[in-house]
Amino acid sequence: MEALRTGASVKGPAVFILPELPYAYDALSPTMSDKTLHHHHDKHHAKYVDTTNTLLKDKPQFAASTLEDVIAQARETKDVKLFNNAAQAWNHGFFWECMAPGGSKPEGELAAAIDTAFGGLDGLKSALVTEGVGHFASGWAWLVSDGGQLKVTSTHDAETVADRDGVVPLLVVDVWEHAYYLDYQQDRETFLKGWFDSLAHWGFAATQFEAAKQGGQGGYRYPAPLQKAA
Ligand code: MN3
Repeated sequence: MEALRTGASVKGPAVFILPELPYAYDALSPTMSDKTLHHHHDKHHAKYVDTTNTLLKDKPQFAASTLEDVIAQARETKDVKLFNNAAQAWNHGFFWECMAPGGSKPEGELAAAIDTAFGGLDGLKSALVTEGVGHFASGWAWLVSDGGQLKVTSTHDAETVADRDGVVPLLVVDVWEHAYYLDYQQDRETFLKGWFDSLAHWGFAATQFEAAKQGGQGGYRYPAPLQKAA
């Protein structure tokens, strides 16, 4: 089954779309090539969305659930396959928003919070790169607000912070090999440094930081499931 794009109409339980990238496939080059983005978005992310939708066909209790609800309930009921695919769909949707072409710098209250927590942007870069490089095998390196405090952390495989109480992610970078292997082979450190300097979307991080102050309200949500056809 092809991952659904916006505008489709379907029958049955919650069906999630593959969101379009918020920039052109070649917009992040050379730090992230269009080849990597096509492969990563059109194949990897699409597969997680497709598998989530396939698994939900047999789970009518999830009808009209948000992806955030699916993740939380799959975790609670120890539905590992559904959790892994739903969380990966969410993590990738969030990850695309965390990048923008051209590079930027944090400003205002976010910049001040980074100074407080990390001694400045260089300190944050060092913490995030160290976390990502030191993370064994596949996973995600995050900048989060945890109870109002900025922290760097990482999660294994599909593990996500999407449903963690009191935690609002500001940025994430994918450290699965498929995120960088075509462009950097095994050199995760060069990928992470380039990502931080050239791709990190501080405007998006600022909106998440603002949401964190409102208990997460107004923060990123995965696109809502498509409405059931009448
Ligand atoms: Mn990935």
